[in-house]
Amino acid sequence: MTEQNGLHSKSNGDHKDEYLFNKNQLQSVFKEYSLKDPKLVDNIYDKKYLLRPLALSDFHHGFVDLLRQLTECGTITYNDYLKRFQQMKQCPNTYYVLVVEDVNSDQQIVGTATLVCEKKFIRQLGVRGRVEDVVVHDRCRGQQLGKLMVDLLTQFARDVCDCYKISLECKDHLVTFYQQFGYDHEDKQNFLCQRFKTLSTNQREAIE
Ligand code: 16G
Repeated sequence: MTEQNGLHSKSNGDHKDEYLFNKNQLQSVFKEYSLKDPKLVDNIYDKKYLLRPLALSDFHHGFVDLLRQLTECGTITYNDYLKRFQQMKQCPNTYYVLVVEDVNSDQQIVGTATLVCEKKFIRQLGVRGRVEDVVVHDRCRGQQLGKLMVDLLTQFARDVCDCYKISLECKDHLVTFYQQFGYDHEDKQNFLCQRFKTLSTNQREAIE
């Protein structure tokens, strides 16, 4: 495995891992981002963390446990994970699960954020983006990993996926965090929700 600008790249096929989406798709936005905020990128990627698409092997490096810091995940075996991974992969240009790997800590997954691109008939066959499941490991908060992931995915949705809009749901205390990336309440719009299953009261803390 080699490292290029903080993004993983395969070294001549000696790495058998499988990614959810093509990591080359991230290169252009990552490069642009490095120009926009070189300090953040340098700090974060100083051989400490790697940003890349979700890989099959991430199951063994704490991906699901990380998601448990966001909400309930239930019992997930490797086979369950594999099946869902394959289902997502079979929907091209739809599921972009980003992860941050802690290189110095047995490749532990310490951050994740997902962009889901929903194809529509409206808006001239438009695509709507949704940011989902943003979580940074509690031991790695305060290092702007959440900021980097959300900013990159937002830019990726606009420039690569050609989304006509992007939205997310979050708790009240995170509204200001997301506003810095351009998200805001829309006039006379509401987020309505109906729950079909009871969840525990797992609360997420600040993700910055
Ligand atoms: C937050 C997440 C959402 C996630 C939900 C899980 C972001 C921006 N929002 O709203 O993506 O699915 O929490 O909570 O990360 P739930 O299990 O109660 O639906």
